[in-house]
Amino acid sequence: MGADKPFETTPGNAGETHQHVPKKGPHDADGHLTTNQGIRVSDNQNSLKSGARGPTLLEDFVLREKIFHFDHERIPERIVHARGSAAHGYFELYESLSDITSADLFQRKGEKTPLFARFSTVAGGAGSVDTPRDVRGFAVKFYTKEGNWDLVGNNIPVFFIQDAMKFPDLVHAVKMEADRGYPQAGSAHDTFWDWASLTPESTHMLLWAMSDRAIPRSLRMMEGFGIHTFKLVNAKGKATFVKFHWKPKLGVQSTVWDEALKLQAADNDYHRKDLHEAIAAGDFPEWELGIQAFDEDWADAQPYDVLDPTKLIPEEEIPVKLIGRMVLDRNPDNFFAETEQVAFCPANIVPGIDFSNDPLLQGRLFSYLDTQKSRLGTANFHQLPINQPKCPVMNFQRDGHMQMEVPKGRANYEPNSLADHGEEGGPRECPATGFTTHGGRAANDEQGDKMRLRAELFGDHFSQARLFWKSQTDAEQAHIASAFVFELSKVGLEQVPPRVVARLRNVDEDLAKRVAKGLGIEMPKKAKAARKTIDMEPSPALSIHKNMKETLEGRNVGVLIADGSDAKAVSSLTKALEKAGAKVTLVAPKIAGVTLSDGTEVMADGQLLGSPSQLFDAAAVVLSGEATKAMCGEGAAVQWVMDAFGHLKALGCNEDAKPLLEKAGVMADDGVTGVGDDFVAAAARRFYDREPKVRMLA
Ligand code: HDD
Repeated sequence: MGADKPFETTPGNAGETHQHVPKKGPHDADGHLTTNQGIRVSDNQNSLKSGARGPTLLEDFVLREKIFHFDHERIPERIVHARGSAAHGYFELYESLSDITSADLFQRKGEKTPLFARFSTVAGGAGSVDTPRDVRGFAVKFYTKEGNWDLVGNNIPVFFIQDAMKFPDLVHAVKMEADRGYPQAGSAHDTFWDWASLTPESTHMLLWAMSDRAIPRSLRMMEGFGIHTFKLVNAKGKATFVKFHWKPKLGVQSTVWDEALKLQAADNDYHRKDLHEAIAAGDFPEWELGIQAFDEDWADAQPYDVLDPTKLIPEEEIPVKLIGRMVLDRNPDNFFAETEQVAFCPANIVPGIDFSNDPLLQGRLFSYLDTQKSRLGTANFHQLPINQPKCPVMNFQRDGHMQMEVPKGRANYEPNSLADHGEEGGPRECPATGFTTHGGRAANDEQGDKMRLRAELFGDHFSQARLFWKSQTDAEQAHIASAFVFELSKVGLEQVPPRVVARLRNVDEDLAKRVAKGLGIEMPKKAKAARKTIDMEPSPALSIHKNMKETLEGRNVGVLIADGSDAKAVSSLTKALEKAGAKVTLVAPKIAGVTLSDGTEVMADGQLLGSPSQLFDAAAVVLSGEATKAMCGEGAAVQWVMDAFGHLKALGCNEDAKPLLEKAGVMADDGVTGVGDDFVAAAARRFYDREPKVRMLA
C-alpha cells in the first residue's frame, strides 16, 4: 500500500547533493541529463503527480517524451536477414589491380578502405537464435573514396532461384507459415519443402543448405561469396568478368547437427557473442578477398551459364586470386544505430565495377533501395551515420522525411545559370570520372525483343548439384543425406518427400536411396530433367573436410575442474593451449571456483550447468578421484563428456577422471587422450571417423 509519507527516491532527486553524474550518455556538456529539446531533467525517477498518491499529470512533458520515444524504438525488421551481427574494419589491398579495374580502392598496394560487415541468418526474426540450419548473409559496405560499394553476399556460392521474380515466393515459403506463425528460423516445414519440391532450379542450393555449410561453428569461420558474376572495368573501358570470394583466416569450420541443435538451447547468441568477444579481446577476425577472373570467350565455352546464380565456377577451373584482406577491428558502439540501421544495397557500386545480366542480380538492384525506405522510414536513410559515404555527397535531391542536412541557396535544379549572377550554382555532372555503365555485348541473340524466358543453359538444374555431391567426403555426404531425412521428416504433406527424392535421383541414385530409406518411403520414379545432366570433374575446394585447417586459433577449449583437481595439470594444460592460440574456459560445479590440489583457489569462467560442452571446440577433464565419484552422479557432468565425444571433439582426461568417461560411454580413439601435449594436438581437430560409432546417419 502507499507510503504514509511522500519519500524521495535516489539517485537524481532534485536537491540531492550526491547525485551521480554519468561520464557518457544522453546529457549536456556538463554531464546533465536532458530531454531531446535540451532541457535539463531534474528527476528521472518519478512522474509528475497531483500529490504523492494522486493521478499523473498530462503536463509531464519529461515523462511523455520519454515514453513516446520508447514506444517508437523498434523499426520494422528486415523481411529476410533480420538477425545479424556486425563490425567495423578495413580492407587492405595486396597489389594494384589497375590492369583490370579503375575502381579507386583497387589502385594502390597497401591502401586501406574502411568498411562495415554484417553477418546474418536468413529465415529467423531479429530475436531468433544464431545456430539454425540456414544460409548466412555476408554483407560488406566499403566506404571508398569514390562512394560506397556494397558486396552483399552469402556464405554459400549459389542461390535457390535464378530470377528475382521468384524471391517473394521463396521467402514466403521458408519463413514461419502464414496461418500459424511457426516454425521460427528453420526450413524443416511443409511450405518450404512444398515450394522447393516444385522448383527444380533450387536443387543445387538445397544440397549446400543441407550440408554443414549451413551450420557454421563461427561467423569467423565461414567463407563468403558475391555469388553473381560481376564485371571489373579498367580505365580503357575493357571489362573482365569476376566472381568474389572471402576466405577466412581461421579456416572453414562447421558444427555437427546435434551440436547446432543443442547450441540453440545453450546460447542463443553463440555467434554474435563469439564475434563480439573476439574483437573486444583484440583477436581481430580476418578474411582474404579473392577473385576468379575470366573473359566472355571463356564463359561461352562452359557447359553452364555464368549469368545463372545457381551455378558456380570450380576453383580448380579458375583459381581464386587473393587480392587483399578484410580485418574487423572494432565492435559497433550501438547495436541499433549501426547493425540495425545499416542499409546494404547491391546497386551501390563504384566506377570500375559493374553488374552482369544475371537476372537475380538485376532484380536485387531494385529491391534493396525500396526496402530501406520502408524499414528506415525515409528516403534520407543514406544520411544516417552508418550509411553515409565517407566522400562528399552533392546533388539536387531535397527534402523528405527526416532531412538531416540544411542545404543552402536557391540551386535545387540543374542546369542553372545562378553562378553567372554570383550565386552558388551547385554541382555538375562529371563525364570524365563519373560512373558509366559498361555496354557489353548482346546477352543473347534475340536481344531487343521483349520476352519472359530463361537462357537455355539455365535449364540444367542437376549437373552442378551432382558436382557438389561428388566433391564431398563420405562423412559430408552422410551429413547431407541425414539433413534431407531430418528436414523431410518434419513435413506433413505426404506428396512432398517423394517429389524431393524423385528429383534427387537426377543428382545421385545413392543419395536418393539413402534419403528414401531414412524416411521409410518407396523409391519414386525419377523426375524429368529439362536438360541432360553431365558429369563434371569433382572439385575438392567445395569440401570443408578436405580443406580443414588444424588449428587452435580462434578456438575455445573447455576444461572441467572441481575441488582437488591437480594444480600442475590444470596450469600446464592451460598454458599449452593458450600458447597454441586457444581460449581456455575453466568450467566448475560452482562459479565461485574451486580449491586445487595445492590449495590455490581459482575462479571458474563458467558454471557446469550453464556451460555445456557444445560451447567448446574441445573438452578436457581434470578431476581428483573423489571429485570424479561425485561427478559420475551429476547428470550435467556426464552429459558434458558424452556430448563432447558425440560431437566428435577431442576429449582429454587425467587418469583419475577415467570413470567419468566410462560412465558417459566414451570409447577409445585418436581423439580421446590424456591432458598433456597429446590433447593439445588433438584439440585442433574434429574426429569425423568416430561418427558411425555415435550416431546412425543416412
Ligand atoms: Fe537479399 C537482405 C543477400 C537475393 C531482397 N540479402 C539481404 C542481406 C543479405 C542478402 C546478406 C542482408 C543485408 C544486411 O545485413 O542488412 N540476397 C542476398 C543474396 C542473394 C539475395 C546473396 C542472392 C544471390 N535479396 C535477393 C533477392 C531479393 C532480395 C533476389 C529481391 C528481389 N535482400 C532483399 C531485401 C533485403 C535483403 C528484401 C532485406 C533487408 C534488406 O534487404 O536490407 O531487400
